[in-house]
Amino acid sequence: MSYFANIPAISYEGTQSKSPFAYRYYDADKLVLGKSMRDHLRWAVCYWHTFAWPGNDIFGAGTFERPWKPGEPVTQELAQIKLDAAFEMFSKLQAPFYCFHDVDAIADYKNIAGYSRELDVIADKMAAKIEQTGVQLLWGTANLFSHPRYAAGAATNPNPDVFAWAAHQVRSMLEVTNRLGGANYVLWGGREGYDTILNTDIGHELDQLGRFMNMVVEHKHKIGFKGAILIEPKPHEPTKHQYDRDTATVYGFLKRYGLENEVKVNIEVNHATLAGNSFEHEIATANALDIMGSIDINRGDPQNGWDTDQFPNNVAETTLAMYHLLEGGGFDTGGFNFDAKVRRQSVDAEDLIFAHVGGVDVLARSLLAAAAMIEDGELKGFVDQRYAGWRSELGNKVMNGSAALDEVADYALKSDLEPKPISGRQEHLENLINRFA
Ligand code: XUL
Ligand code: CO
Repeated sequence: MSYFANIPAISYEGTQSKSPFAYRYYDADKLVLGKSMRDHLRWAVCYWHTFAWPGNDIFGAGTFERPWKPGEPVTQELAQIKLDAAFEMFSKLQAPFYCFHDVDAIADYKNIAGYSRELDVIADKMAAKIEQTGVQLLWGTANLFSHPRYAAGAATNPNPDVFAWAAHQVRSMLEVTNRLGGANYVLWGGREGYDTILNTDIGHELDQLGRFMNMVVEHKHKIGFKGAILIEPKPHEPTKHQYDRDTATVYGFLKRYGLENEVKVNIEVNHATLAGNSFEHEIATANALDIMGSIDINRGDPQNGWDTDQFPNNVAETTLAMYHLLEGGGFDTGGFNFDAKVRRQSVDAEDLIFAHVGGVDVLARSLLAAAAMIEDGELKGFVDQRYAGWRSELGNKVMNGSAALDEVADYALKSDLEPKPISGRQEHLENLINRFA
């Protein structure tokens, strides 16, 4: 019997439904601002938290009893059971996409050649599943942080042999992602950072990472991968200082290494908040810098300071982020990946389903609210009006570079300028959001 045999297929039943096995807001074909909910959200289930994590924490062992035995040595047989369960669940949820790391899905390997063999085995099986179910790959990635060889980083390791292992893994997974028709390839610098400056040469490590990313981009073009390459920012955890701290930091890195037109960001909510940023700040910054790629949707816990990866459950919080996503034109190749895990006590198959159903409905509700805000137009109108002065002769001359500092300063002096503060209307605008979310 399959692990999800008792779970019915989940479909849209509307807000009157009291069934926990139904979408109350996510109506995949419903048009919102001229595009279906499915195409706006492009949501994905992640393989790692849902199928590979055993439910352990730093004080306790795994709590999840699944037929594929997460946390135990992975044979090809167990990898197959896991793959079957994963695609069964994706299909029951009507998930359009999934995401995975190489090691989430493959059987254990002994050496570098064994790694390649196991990856090939699973890639062929996944290709068949994609074909059978129509569930697509939103992104693939290589895990460059769990194995002990990566304790001091992958591309930023002081040992170039570790860099070479990482190159092999990324080349393999980039090629598998391409073969599976993946829409993106993600690099999260899990240990690309350092624990103590006492043993670290930051400049050297950044140059190593810059070379690595350039090699990845060159290889993408060599094999003809059409998807986007995405860096996923995170400020710390597992290392104390991570180089991909947040979107603005990643942009500086991309500029320095000539990659700003090649690489975008995969923004994760709980990483943004760990960096002391809001989720919407990260999206608006990525829009402004033209590097908005994709989103790992989850949430942290405001009372503690680590990456709890909980499923989103607060519509008001996600609405403003959704508004900025839509204002920036929405997703191109990206989507919402549920990089989220159920709590350790949520041990049943049902719990995995409730988590995703709730998360998808939160996204659907915030999409409806954000679309209503856009149709209403008051917020955008206010912001446009706030910058209207920049459309004057002075504003234009400053912005197009035709005025020097002297000219602008003399203008202030001659005109005896005395600008007064103008209300930013924050409280009014907060009330406005509460009308929709
Ligand atoms: C870790 C994290 C990763 C990446 C992929 O915090 O978010 O799961 O999304 O490596
Ligand atoms: Co993530």
